[in-house]
Amino acid sequence: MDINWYPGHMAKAKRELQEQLKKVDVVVELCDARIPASSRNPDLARLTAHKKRLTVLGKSDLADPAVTAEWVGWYREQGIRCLAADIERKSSLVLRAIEQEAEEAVRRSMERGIRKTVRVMVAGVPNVGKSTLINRLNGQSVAKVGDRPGVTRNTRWVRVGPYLELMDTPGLLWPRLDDPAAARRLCYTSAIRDEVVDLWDLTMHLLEDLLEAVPDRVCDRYHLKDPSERGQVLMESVCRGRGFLLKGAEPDFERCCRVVLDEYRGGKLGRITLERPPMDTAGAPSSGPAGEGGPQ
Ligand SMILES: Nc1nc2c(ncn2[C@@H]2O[C@H](COP(=O)(O)OP(=O)(O)OP(=O)(O)O)[C@@H](O)[C@H]2O)c(=O)[nH]1
Ligand SMILES: [Mg+2]
Repeated sequence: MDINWYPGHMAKAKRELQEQLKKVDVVVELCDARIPASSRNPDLARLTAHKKRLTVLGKSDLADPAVTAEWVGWYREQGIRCLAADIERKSSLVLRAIEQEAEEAVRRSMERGIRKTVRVMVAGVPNVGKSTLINRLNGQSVAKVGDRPGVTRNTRWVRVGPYLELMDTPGLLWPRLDDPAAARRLCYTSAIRDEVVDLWDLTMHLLEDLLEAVPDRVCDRYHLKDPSERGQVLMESVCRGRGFLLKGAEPDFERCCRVVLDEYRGGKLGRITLERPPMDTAGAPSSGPAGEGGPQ
């Protein structure tokens, strides 16, 4: 799948982010716990290498908890502080981790008789929950939130306490998405807009990946008899299994795509992580899927 989606506001956001970095004490990179490797932006890691950094695996309520724990351990082995959180319900965990990261800078300023304001940049791919985190920590909905990519268009500082300011940033992708599997996973989780991809192809790949991860659940939900089916045959079986049919019993692929994507995104197949950490610290993260917990 060839995806070319790098809207103008992202290029502008990247420039703004670089300019604002001087003022920043801590950078929080929010990743998606369902795809911790693909939702990590290497550009961001490079830009912020000299800063105090915290990686947060958000949407952990939708990911397999055992695999999330493996990822947290893997990050720690790399010397990167990492925690997993359901941002909607457990944002206070992130606040505590930010305070710990900023402790040294606060102490140094206190030694000079000043109580500094800690400035935190919240960055990550689109739709991962950056604005939700800021709203939760602020206690009020000050930033616009929506379940689609590209909701936040401009960087913006938000005060969340007397000595804490958070910077909301537009979701950043990287200009070239060379790995087609990573690009697809970013589409599954709505970090990339549905409008720029072929939904038939995307849904077929999602079903195939889910069949690798949680075959029983997929067979149950879509009334499939043969978990080894792939491609066009699999799409047709899902249509027939769930009754997505047009006049003359033709498969209604459009409906199939909508429903399958919505059900995956809404966690209807249970908690699933599509990527595992690498076995050794030198390698790139592997992409073996994993699933845990029953469907919701
Ligand atoms: N299940 C679940 N949903 C979440 C979580 N955090 C955020 N969301 C949902 O994810 C969607 C996107 O949230 P936003 O805060 O707008 O994401 P963003 O990163 O600011 O997105 P952009 O501004 O488009 O880059 C919203 O529908 C949120 O309700 C979480 O931890 N768990
Ligand atoms: Mg936002």
